Formats: sequence, C-alpha cells, structure tokens
Amino acid sequence: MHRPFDLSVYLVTDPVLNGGRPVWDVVEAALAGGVTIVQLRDPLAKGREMVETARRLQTILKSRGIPLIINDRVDVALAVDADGVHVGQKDIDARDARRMIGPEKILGLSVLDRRELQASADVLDVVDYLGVGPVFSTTTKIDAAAAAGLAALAEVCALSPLPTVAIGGIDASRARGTIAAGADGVAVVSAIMMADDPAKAAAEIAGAVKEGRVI
Ligand code: TZP
Repeated sequence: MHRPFDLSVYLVTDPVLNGGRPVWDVVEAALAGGVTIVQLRDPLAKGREMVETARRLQTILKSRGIPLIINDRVDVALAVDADGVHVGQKDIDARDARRMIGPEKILGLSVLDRRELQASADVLDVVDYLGVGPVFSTTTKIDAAAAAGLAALAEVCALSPLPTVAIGGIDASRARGTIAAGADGVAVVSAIMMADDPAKAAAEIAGAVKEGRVI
C-alpha cells in the first residue's frame, strides 16, 4: 500500500513554540537526534502559508527518507504531494480523507481512549496508525481533552489493530514508560520544538524509546 513508516520519534511541529526560530530549522536540527517521522501542524495557518512551510520541510525530509504528514489539511497534503495526513475526531472523516488522498498515502487518526477507539471502529480499515492521547496533560493544544493517562493508553494499545503513537505531555522522562505501556512510538511537540538543543532533546527521547522497548 504505502511506504513503510516508523512511529518511534514522531515530531509534531508548532508555529509558536520555536523561540523565534523557523520551524524547518528546528526540524532539521531534531532530525540529527533521531526523529523518524514529522507532522506539520498549524491549526491557525492559512493554506498558502502551510503549503510554503510544507515545501520547505520536504526539502529537508525527502533526502533523508523521513515522511511528512500534514495535520488535518488534506488540500495542503495534496498540493505538496505529502506522504500522508493525520486527522482528529473533529476533522474531516477518515473515510473521506482516504478517498481524497488515495490508497498509497499514510493516514493517521487521533483517539483519546478506548471509547473513541470503539467509536472509530468503522473507519479503521482505511487508517494506517492511531495517535493516542493526550496521555499526559499538555498546554500545547488549546482544545485538548483532559489527559487520559497511561492506563487508558495501555488499554487502547492492547485493543488496537493498528500501530499506535502516544501524544500529550511526553518528554524524555516519560517516553520510556509510554513505550512500556504498549505504544509503538511517541509524538512530541514542546519537548523538541521548545528545546534549546532540539537534536539533543530528540536523541534523549529516541534513547528512552529504545529503553522502553526492552522493559
Ligand atoms: N494532540 C493531542 S495532545 C497534542 C496534540 C497535537 C499536543 C501535544 O503537545 P506536547 O507539547 O507534546 O504536550
């Protein structure tokens, strides 16, 4: 179907948490630390701006074979021929997104907990991975649900027929336990985007993910 992807260290971008640095500079630095997949997320951006940022990211990611996923904006993903799209529960329906992006692209869907997983059962056949969270509390996503916790994550991971990436409040100190709870990877915004040294932050998270797999 689509190209293989690795959810281990999933960097989700943010337009304001970068300390004045261009998003693509932070992403490029973080790649050196072991980021395996990148999502462009900018809920307030206009389409034109997002397309420009996506193209800048592609120049960095393509040569390294790292997939670029676009949050919510199927139009932006199509415009730049991105590797995939990630949709939340209030975004366009996953089945509609799949129809638009075709069978080859990567499609991710957010679920909070077991209840949302079960409510999404009828679209899972068109989805490639689940983003699960927020696991821990976060201030990065303004409209985020209350944190579901590690037990809820473990429940979703055990029930999920798809690979899972945990999100929400995850940094190096929490990555190990998150992977040990059953997630295939960790999705991170602030712990990398806000870091003075994004390569070091990503490397610490990548190391913790490896440790979590041997527990
Ligand atoms: N979806 C659920 S929580 C979240 C998103 C996009 C934000 C996670 O950000 P952080 O800074 O890693 O807690």
